[in-house]
Amino acid sequence: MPAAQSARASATKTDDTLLREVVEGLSQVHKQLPSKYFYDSAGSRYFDEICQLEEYYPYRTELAMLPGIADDLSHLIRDQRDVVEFGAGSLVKIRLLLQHLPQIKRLLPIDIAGDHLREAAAELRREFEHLEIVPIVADFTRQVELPDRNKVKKLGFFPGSTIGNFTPLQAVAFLDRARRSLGAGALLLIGVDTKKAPEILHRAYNDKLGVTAKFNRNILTHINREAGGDFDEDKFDHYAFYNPTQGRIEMHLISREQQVVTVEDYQFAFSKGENIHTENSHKYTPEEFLTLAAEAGWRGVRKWLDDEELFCVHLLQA
Ligand code: AVJ
Repeated sequence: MPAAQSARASATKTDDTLLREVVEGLSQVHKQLPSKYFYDSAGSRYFDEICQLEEYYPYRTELAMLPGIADDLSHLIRDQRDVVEFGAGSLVKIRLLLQHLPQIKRLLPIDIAGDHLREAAAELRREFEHLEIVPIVADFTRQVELPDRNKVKKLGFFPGSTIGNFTPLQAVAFLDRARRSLGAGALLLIGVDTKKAPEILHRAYNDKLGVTAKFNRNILTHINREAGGDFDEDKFDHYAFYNPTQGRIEMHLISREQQVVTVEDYQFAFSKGENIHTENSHKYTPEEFLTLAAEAGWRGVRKWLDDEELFCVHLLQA
């Protein structure tokens, strides 16, 4: 198997983690894949495309709220701060904060898609010449060491309701970890998608143009490249639905036929109609979220809701 051999020879530590997690997920009785592996460069671009869709209300709703929030923050935050963005992506939202908050001298954007992050950081540097930008290529589902912890106070920024990818239990663990790594006196500005009519939710994850379907399937191509797999994207259908009992959108890939897929030296059998669970996107009422945050040692300072109550941004204090 020459292709797999060379993939292994050039495998970095991160690639080993990916292979291990992929094999572990596909070995479960109910097959699953970690949603962080949506985000290679292509996946990050697909996500940007999703954000431009009429159906995908979370992005534009939060984006429209941010200038007002930034203005309020400029009165609430007086001291110098580093901003730490979790899952920074294309660094679009942070611009709206930076424009209103001159007390931010340094930005520490964290993202798992390294090339995409470095390009976005280079572009941001041209716009904010006096801002120090230190891109951190890391998986924030694990502990991330930040520079000058407890020395320079931190404002964490976790927009887009990415917190929803975690189960409530994982979300508490993440919030607890984030509180520790942000250090003494930390603040966290976090965007959380609210519970709402299931038709609105359903449309947001089943867009007419099929961009979400492409985004979902791309996880297979990413795995093929990084872990020596032979998935055929065309043999899997996108399936997304709202599960009201769990309060979450679930995304799955459904095998169109009986097939065997190879990932490095491992083989995985799929029956026709068998699913891979690729993503959860949990929705919380503002009260539910504050209860969760409290379990992780954060208290709510302020919250902002849009008029239609489609999206909520919380400011938390450690
Ligand atoms: C980036 C995790 C917030 O859950 O809405 C968009 C990802 N998945 N469409 C979300 C996503 C399908 C998005 N998050």
